[in-house]
This record gives sequence, C-alpha cells and structure tokens, in this order.
Amino acid sequence: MSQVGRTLAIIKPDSVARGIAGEIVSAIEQAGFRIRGMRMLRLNRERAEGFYAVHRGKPFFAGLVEFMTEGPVVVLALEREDAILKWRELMGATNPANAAEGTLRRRFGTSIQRNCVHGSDAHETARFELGYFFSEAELG
Ligand code: FUP
Repeated sequence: MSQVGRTLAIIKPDSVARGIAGEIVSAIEQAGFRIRGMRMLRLNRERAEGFYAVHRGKPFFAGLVEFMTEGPVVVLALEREDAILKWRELMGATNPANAAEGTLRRRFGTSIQRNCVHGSDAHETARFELGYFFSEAELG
C-alpha cells in the first residue's frame, strides 16, 4: 500500500564540488518530491561517523567518512507518496556501475564510494536520518 512519507536525501561532496547540486535538486522536483527542508553544511568526522554508525567496523567505513567530510553536502527532507522507495529508485544502485540507465548514480556517480547521493533505506532509518539534520519544528 502506498502512503505519503518522508525520506532524507544527501547530495554528497562529489556532486557539490562538481557544481551539479542544482541539477540534482531539479531532478528531485521533477520526480514529484516536495522539498520540506534543505540545507548546505559540512560534516566533521564525528558527525559523519555518527550518521553512518551502522557501517562502523566495515572495511569501507574510514574511506566513506573521509569522503563525506571532504567538502560541503546538501541535506534534504523529501516528501511524496512512497518517498523512501521512490527516492531510492531515482538514486539507483549503490555501485554506479550497476545502477539503471537514467538514475542519478548512473548519471553522476563515479565509484561505489563517490556515488553522488544518499537516501534512507527504511522507515526507521528515515526517522533517524531526518532527525539527525532537521528538527520537527523546521519540517512542519
Ligand atoms: P546505499 O544505501 O545505497 O547508500 O548503500 P549502503 O548503505 O550499503 O552503503 C552506504 C555507503 O557506503 C554507500 F553509499 C557508499 C559506501 N560504500 C562503499 O564505499 N563501499 C562499499 O563496498 C559499500 C558501500
């Protein structure tokens, strides 16, 4: 069953540095998402490690944190029907090499690490991730 929901998106440092954040925001809007929150910020090590805590101990963790702190990101609270699933569809597979034609990771990702965007993967994750960057009052 479909329902209106929210998800957290991040436009990662590779995209911001390349000057395609606007293009990605535009793709998000064209795909029918309402942007309920949007902010540019730079993660420090502690904040990036906290965000990706579920991946602590994995071989790619240190590299992921290094990458996510190398420059500013744009965090967005997105809303639409089936938001989590629809945003993951628009992002494409984690590894850009496996991502479907037309997805953002296929278009703009350059490696499994530098894969241009992030999206929550489940309802509970979305709640945690939205709360990591936005207050209830901000999102309305
Ligand atoms: P996703 O939900 O598609 O972002 O993918 P994961 O939660 O599995 O991984 C989170 C991030 O870790 C990815 F976006 C990129 C990074 N990662 C790697 O750098 N190497 C890997 O082998 C797997 C993930």
